[in-house]
Amino acid sequence: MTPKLIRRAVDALENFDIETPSWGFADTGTRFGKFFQDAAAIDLNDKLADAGQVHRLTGCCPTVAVHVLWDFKPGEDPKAVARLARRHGVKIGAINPNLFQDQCYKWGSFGNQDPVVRRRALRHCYDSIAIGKAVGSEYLSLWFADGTSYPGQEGIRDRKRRFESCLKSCHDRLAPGQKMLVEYKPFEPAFYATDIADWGMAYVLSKKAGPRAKVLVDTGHHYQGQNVEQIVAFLLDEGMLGGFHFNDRRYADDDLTLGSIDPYQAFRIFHEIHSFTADRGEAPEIAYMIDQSHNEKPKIEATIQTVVMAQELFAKAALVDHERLRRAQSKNDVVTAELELKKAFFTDVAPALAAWRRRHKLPADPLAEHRRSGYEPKAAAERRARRAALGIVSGGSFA
Ligand code: RM4
Ligand code: MN
Ligand code: MN
Repeated sequence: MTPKLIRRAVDALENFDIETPSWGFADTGTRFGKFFQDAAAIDLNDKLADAGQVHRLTGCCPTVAVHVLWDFKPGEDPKAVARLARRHGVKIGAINPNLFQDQCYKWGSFGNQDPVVRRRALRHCYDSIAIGKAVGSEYLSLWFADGTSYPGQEGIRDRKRRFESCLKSCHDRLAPGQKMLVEYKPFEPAFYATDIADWGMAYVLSKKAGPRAKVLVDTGHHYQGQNVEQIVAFLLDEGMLGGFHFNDRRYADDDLTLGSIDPYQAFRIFHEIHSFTADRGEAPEIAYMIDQSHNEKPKIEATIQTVVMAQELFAKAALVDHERLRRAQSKNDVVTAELELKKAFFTDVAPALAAWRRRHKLPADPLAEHRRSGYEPKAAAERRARRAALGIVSGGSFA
């Protein structure tokens, strides 16, 4: 890398914070079972401590997303949670309401025919907004399991209209400065018609909800072969890209670590963001968040691996020479244009990452430093003993 390229990559990394998910540190599983790890977080304090460890080593994960039902005990003081986070060196990030686990949600939440259930779902969102306000969180992040599993089961348009109305009510309740993210997913648990199945539906519903509602792109929530970077470019151009849930997938919603299957796809997504930024002269406001389920890998190691991979791909994408790319595009020189992307992708950005870490007085190799620190075995011993004392035989979330 030339000094100029190193500078460009380092500058890009200055504006790239990544939010870790509290549920990524807890025991999660598949619907066939959970295999417990001694070092997995038991409670919110453990999750925040683990997130603090990731932030200390990587320097770019200052906030932690929380799932209200999994992380907040009824009656818990959100201000105390914010203080707890601060003690661990992090802040509470996106607030994720849980509208899919209670028995009343069998037929959905915002899409439910029963106004009593819709009101209950809305109340939970209002409570989540209040929690967000108390902890100083900017984002209310919404994902719905709503939909139908059989043709004819319910009116598709009826459900759409219920969603429009509830999302609007939710938007109207946002506290000053808060934003609302609307996530989509093609299927599961609804297998016939998921109410917010793709980015187009999320776009329309966000637009109708109000100006502070934007689309959240979970990289794993797309059909095989779908062009995710095109969706990202489209949403950017419309000012409707609100944030990401990073992960990778082989089949569907696998929640594998980012870049483990297709690092070039994440690179292409980042390229669209850098190209948009270059054209506009200013970086768009995007919430970069991780949404992964670490069933086999140690949780903290998987999170550090993800963050380092994201930084590496973001830095690589920052190396694309937009002027040269434009020139090749204007001549319809397809080969040169494509090679411009490939050249950046195959550049070893280790010198840039090293320079950025030196600048921020961070360990040169966050994963190696984590392994050296002994954090994991210590947490495992302490948490194993605490589980035994508490009589906990299972736990965690369903993510
Ligand atoms: C969904 C989606 C949401 C997550 C839930 C648990 O598939 O990705 O973001 O909160 O899982
Ligand atoms: Mn997600
Ligand atoms: Mn998912």
